[in-house]
Amino acid sequence: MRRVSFGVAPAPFDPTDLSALGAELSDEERLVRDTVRKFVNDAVLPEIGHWFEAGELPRELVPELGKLGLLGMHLEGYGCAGTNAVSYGLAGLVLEAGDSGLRSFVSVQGSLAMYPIRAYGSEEQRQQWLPGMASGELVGCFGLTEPDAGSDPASMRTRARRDGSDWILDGSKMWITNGGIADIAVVWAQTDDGIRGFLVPRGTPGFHTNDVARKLSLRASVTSELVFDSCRLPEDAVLPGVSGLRGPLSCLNEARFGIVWGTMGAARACFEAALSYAVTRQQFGKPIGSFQLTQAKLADMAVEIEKGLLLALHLGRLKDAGKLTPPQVSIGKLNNTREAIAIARTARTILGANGVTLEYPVLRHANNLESVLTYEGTAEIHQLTIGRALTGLDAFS
Ligand code: TGC
Ligand code: FAD
Repeated sequence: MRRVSFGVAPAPFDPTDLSALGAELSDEERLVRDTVRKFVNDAVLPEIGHWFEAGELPRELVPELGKLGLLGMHLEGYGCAGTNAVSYGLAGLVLEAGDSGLRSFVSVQGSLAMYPIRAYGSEEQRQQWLPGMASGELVGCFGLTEPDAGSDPASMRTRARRDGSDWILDGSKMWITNGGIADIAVVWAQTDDGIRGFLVPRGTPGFHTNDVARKLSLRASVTSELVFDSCRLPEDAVLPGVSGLRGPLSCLNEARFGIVWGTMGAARACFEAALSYAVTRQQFGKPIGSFQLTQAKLADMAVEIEKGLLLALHLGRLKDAGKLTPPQVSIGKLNNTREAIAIARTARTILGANGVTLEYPVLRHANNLESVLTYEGTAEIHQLTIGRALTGLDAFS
C-alpha cells in the first residue's frame, strides 16, 4: 500500500480501492471476500490459462465451491449458506477476477437452477435437489434460450403437453451454461397454462445434450444445446409455484445482480495487470506509466471501476433491503458490463503485444466479457428496459 499526502494527513492509499469501499463492508462480508480471494488465488489463477486454452472447467472444482458455501449462497435453508446479497456480490466479484466462466458456473448453479427450485418448487423438489446442489455433488443448468428465441423468450417453441397425468416435452434449448455436465436441467416451456418450469434429470429418455465447440469466449465453461424429443416427465416434474414469463425473468434478476459485481472483478484484474506492467515496462528510457497518455488510461479505468463498485454496493444494499427493482438491475448490468469490456480492451493496449497472450489475463477477460455483454439480456435489451422505465413506452411490443 502506497502512502500519499494531500496536505492534510497522510492517507493510506490502495490503488485497487480508491473509494475505500472495503471500509463500508461488514466483518462477515469482508470474510466472504477474503475467503473467496484465497481460493481464487490458490486454486484458480495458477491454472486458469490452461483451462481456458483447453476449453474446460474441471468438475473437481465444484465440491470445493460447495465446501466454501458459494453454491446457492444467498438462499435460505436446504444446506445453503443464507448470506446477504452484498456477500453474494462480493463472491461474484472475486470469482470473476479469476475468470467469468467460474462466476458463470456459480451464477447458474445458485441463481438460475437452485433459485427457481427454492422459490417455486414443492417441498419434495427442494428436499430432493437443493442439498446436493449446495454441496456441489449435483450440477444444475437453466434452459430458457432457444436457437430462434434469445432476447425474446416469450416466442419460445419448446412445449410441454399433458399425456394422462404425465408431461411430454418437445423442443430444444441453446447456449445453455453447464448443460452438458448438469445432473438436473430447469427447463422453461410453453403449456396450455402459459410458460412453466420443468425439472428434467440427466438420463431421462428423450433428453440429450450436445456441447458447443470452438467458442472463442467463456472457454472455461461448458455451453450446450438441450434436446427434448417426446421426453416423458412425471406430473410432479413441473415447478408448482409459478407460471408465465415472470418465472424465468425473476431468476434472471438474481443472476444479473451477480454480474453487476462480477464484471467489476474482471475489470479490476485487467486494471491491476495493466498498472503493474505500466510501472515496470520501460520504453524511451522510462516506465510507460510515466507517460501522460498511459496515466490518463489508468485514471479513466480506475474511475470506472470505482463507479461500478459503488453502484454494485448501492444495488446490493437495496437488494438486502428488499427494494431492488428490475430497471435498477438493468442499470448495473448494462453499465458494469459495458465498462468492464472497455477497461479490458484498454488494459490490453497498455500491455502491447504481451497483452494478446495467455501469460496475462486481459484478452482472456475481454473475450469472456463478449459473452457477458450478450447473455442475461444483451446491452440493447437493458437499454430498452431502462428506456421503458423512463418513458413508460414499451419498445418490445
Ligand atoms: P414483459 O411483458 O415485460 O413481462 C412478462 C412478465 O414478466 C414480468 N417481468 C419480470 N418479472 C421479474 N423480473 C423481471 N426482470 C421481469 N421483467 C418482466 C412482467 O411483469 C410480466 O409479468 P406478468 O405477471 O404481468 O405476466 O415481457 P416481454 O416479452 O415484453 O420481454 C421483456 C424483455 C425483453 C425485457 C425480456 O424478455 C428479457 O429480459 N429478455 C432477455 C432474455 C434474457 O435475458 N435471457 C437470458 C437467458 S439466461 C442466460 O443468459 C444465462 S447466462 C448464464 C451465465 O451467467 O453463465
Ligand atoms: P438475439 O436475441 O438474436 O440478438 C441479436 C442482436 O439483436 C443483439 O445485439 C440484440 O441486442 C439485438 N436485438 C434483439 N432484439 C432487439 C430489440 N428489440 N431492439 C434492439 N436490438 C435487439 N441462455 C440460457 O437460457 N441459459 C444459459 O445458461 C445461457 N448461457 C449462455 C452462455 C453463453 C456463453 C452465451 C453466449 C449465451 C448464453 N445464453 C444462455 C444465451 C443468452 O441469454 C442469449 O444469447 C441472449 O439472450 C441473446 O440472445 P441471442 O444470442 O439469440 O441474440
